Amino acid sequence: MGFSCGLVGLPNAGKSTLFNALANASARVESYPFCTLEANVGSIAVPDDRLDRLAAMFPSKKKIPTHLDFIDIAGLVEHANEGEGMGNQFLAEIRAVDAILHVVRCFEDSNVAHVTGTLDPRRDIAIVETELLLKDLETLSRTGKHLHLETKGPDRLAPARAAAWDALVDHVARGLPVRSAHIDHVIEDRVREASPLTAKPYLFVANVGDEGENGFSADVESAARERGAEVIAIRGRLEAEIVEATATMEERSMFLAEFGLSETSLGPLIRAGYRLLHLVTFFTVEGPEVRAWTVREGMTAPQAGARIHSDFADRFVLAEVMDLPLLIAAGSEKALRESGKIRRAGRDYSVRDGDVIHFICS
Ligand SMILES: Nc1nc2c(ncn2[C@@H]2O[C@H](COP(=O)(O)OP(=O)(O)O)[C@@H](O)[C@H]2O)c(=O)[nH]1
Ligand SMILES: [Mg+2]
Repeated sequence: MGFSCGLVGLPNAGKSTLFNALANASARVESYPFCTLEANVGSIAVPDDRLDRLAAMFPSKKKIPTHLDFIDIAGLVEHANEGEGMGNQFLAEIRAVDAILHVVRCFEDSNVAHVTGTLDPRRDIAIVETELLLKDLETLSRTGKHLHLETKGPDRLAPARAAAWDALVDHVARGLPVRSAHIDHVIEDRVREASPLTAKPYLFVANVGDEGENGFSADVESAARERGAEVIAIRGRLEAEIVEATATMEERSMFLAEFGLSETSLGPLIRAGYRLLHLVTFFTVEGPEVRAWTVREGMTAPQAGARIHSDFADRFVLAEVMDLPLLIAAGSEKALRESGKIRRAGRDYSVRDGDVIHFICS
């Protein structure tokens, strides 16, 4: 699995349309193929010229790009947290993703039913957010019960943990997302294990009609501003139809030009996703592979290592970190090593975009 982005939103927001547009856009003409892993899971290789340059230094090794996985998560309706609709399955899927793309319907079409009868992006956003918050409240409260039981045992940190947890539960009970809470370091690990939905990085995708941005997408923009979040506007159906109807890049460019567009949403979505979700790419050269990986900005070297192999986090000893331009300038890893420019980084090192890393594990 690559870095996974879950498409979340109310029914008929355009999630599957966007998923299909992404799938077809690359399946048909891009050199990096999209592969459908399951009916609702697709994986897109991320083009990266830094990986190409690194791979050129190791001609005998196989080049493996990093992937973004898109998951079309159906079933979020009001009261999903209580198991309404496909509520519980939906929530299990969303818990597993690394980031959320919140798709909001911003197109009018009397042929496409709206779950609540009227088009109102702000209300739709609030419904989705409420479902996620209620689910977090439920799971966090359950863990809270365990933490209170632990205060009766010998662990001297248990009371501090329970108190910090109560503060977090209060925060969510006030309708605020986990991402805006102060997380006391005594509960950091437990919060990570709980994987709260409202702690995940996210951005809004305003699914606008064929005419482009409109008053509804402006509502999404203002809602996003209030939350310190970002928005990408996408003409979902138009994009899906264009990629469906065209077999070559040239044909597609002509179609897009008619609508004043220069490219499909695939490229911008991936680029914007990287930027807005604060993702970084690092590279490894191990065994027969030159490979790119995606992690969140600020991840430490052991956390990044866990992307490669889950037990790297525990077995981590140190990371040898190379700067890609320096490595290319040196001509070989050996030359870089001899010039003393390979850094030795410990557990606290935050991985930077473009690092080439050797993980040394026990
Ligand atoms: N008019 C119009 N219809 C759209 C647009 N995007 C999606 N739809 C239609 O809305 C319906 C629901 O879309 P779908 O992607 O299945 O929504 P989902 O329930 O979120 O997966 C489908 O009939 C789409 O063709 C759009 O930009 N304009
Ligand atoms: Mg759907």
